[in-house]
Amino acid sequence: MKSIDVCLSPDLMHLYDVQDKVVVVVDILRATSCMTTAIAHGISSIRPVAEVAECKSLKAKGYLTAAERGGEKIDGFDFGNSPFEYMNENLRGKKMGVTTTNGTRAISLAKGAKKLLVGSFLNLSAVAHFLNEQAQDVLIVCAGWQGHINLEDTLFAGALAEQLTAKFTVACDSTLAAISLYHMAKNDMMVFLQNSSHVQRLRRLNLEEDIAFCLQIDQYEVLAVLEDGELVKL
Ligand code: 3SL
Repeated sequence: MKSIDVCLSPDLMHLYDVQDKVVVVVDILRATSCMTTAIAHGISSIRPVAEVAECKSLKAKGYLTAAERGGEKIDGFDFGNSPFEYMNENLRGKKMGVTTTNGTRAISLAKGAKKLLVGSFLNLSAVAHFLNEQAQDVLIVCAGWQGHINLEDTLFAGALAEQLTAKFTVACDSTLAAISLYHMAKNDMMVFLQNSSHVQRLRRLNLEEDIAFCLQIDQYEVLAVLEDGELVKL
């Protein structure tokens, strides 16, 4: 039987071998929620890069660029990291380069995977459906915050793992912990997360609407998968 595992922080990636696995990278607040939103609204591709300088260099190659550090947009880039920025008809068909504090770093660390996709609550069922059809083991990689685990990514890991348990065995206790946590939170994730570090950080930046948006389940049916270094709609 296939197995499912959860890596709770990118700093724990050395414990996992990704090359034969389908990896789902998640950064609920807000990188992978933004990427899902952008693909759902017609952006043709997203090149996630870990470093700001690399993202800046994509401008000369015809990419729109988005850059975030510490929750804030970096000056000189076209966009920051709010899902609402990508609900724009003018962006349809455009290609974009993106760098964020944790999300794009997690993607970079998982690039050796057999298949890599990004997940969010916004497309939870689409991701679960896709994984249930795959022949390989699954690893969910939580982006966390600067190496620390966070609650929102762990909740997503639990919600997703729960939808896979009929066809997958649970590989280790991080998956069980994530499922338990999701059960505790699922009736009101906003309340459950109210004291969490990144929710508080985003609230200080007046990004309450972004938080609420990113916690919605199944707004989109799209999947964003990595092909030749770019996330594209499957
Ligand atoms: O860490 C990240 O990759 C970002 O998603 C953080 S923020 O939500 O834009 O602050």
